Amino acid sequence: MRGFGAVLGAVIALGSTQVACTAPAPDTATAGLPATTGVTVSTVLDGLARPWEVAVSPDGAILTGERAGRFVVARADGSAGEVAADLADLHVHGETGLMGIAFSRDFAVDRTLYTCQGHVGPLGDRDIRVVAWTVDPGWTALTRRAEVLTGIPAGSSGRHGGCRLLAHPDGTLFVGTGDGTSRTAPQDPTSPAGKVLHVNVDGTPAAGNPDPGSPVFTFGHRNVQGLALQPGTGRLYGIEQGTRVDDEVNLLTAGGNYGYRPDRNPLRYDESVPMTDPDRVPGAIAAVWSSGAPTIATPGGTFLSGAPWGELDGALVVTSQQAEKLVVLRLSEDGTAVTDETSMLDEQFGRLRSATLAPDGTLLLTTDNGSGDRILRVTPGA
Ligand SMILES: [Ca+2]
Repeated sequence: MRGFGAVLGAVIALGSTQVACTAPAPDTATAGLPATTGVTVSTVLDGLARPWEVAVSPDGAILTGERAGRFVVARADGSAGEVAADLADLHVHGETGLMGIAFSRDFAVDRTLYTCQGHVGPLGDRDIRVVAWTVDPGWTALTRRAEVLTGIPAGSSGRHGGCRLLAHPDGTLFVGTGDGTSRTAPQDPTSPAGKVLHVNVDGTPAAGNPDPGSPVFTFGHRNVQGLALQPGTGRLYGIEQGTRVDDEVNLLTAGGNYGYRPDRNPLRYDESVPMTDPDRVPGAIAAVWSSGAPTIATPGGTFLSGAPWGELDGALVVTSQQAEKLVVLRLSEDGTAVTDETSMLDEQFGRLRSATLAPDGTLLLTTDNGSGDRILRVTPGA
């Protein structure tokens, strides 16, 4: 087992290269923070409000979407600004709004962005949708092109709306959904809520799903807000928000049931059930990692990759809102267990939402503090 021991105690250096977004921002990335680990942190964008996800295009643009419905870009030429988009039907309520974003595998050719977002119809009907957009060459506007998936249930409270997108190198899309606080959805094979879905970019079920006619890839989830593909192995991990106990990282396999079944009480959504309940869900697949109690709220994660990361190369980093840190996990060779755990950036930037590995090997994070939020770039080496 390789340990993270040498990483701890290294000195953090905090850079300050940043691109102002809505207005020139103060140099908020200053020195003097507590030492954590051997990385340098700089600010890519600031002045944001709950940026949910970051995507990096092949032409070097860094795009984010705020949950309340605004796209902001840091272009490769150093300029930054809003990207116009028709979000007139966006359903923003509680945890739901403009959520996951991902560029098409073929972005260099098709300039396609996928979003997962709440939708409200003319009669007040609400669901969660995956939408395809075309990005203009100058990064000033998105043109809405197609609805890839519709009808993912949105709970009336706005809780547990998911929704993370992963554009797989094979050209398909994985979609991590929330259960919409439905008692029955996680174990209902006909509901797309409380699942990981796997679809082609036209929304049809991808090959390899347990039911070839269904987009459902895995079952029994509460609120999958993170999806991470392990470099080299192709293993797909889901990261979900726990109840009062057990945020989870799960190794996802087609047809797997991850054991959340909140229907014990016949009248209400029952969050006192276990996040994985092998007694009531025979064959439920145990989590690779869980937070235990209390939960720390884990909305995202990605694998670090590349020699510059040193001992952190290959680690899975999981963001935490409540504990305001990155959980750093080393997984066993077979991918089913954690062999080492540490954390970094503890209580330095507030709540952390998403984690994205950029093509240049640096790690992009979004903060989730409600105002003054940032996109951070974490570079290995002090
Ligand atoms: Ca579970």
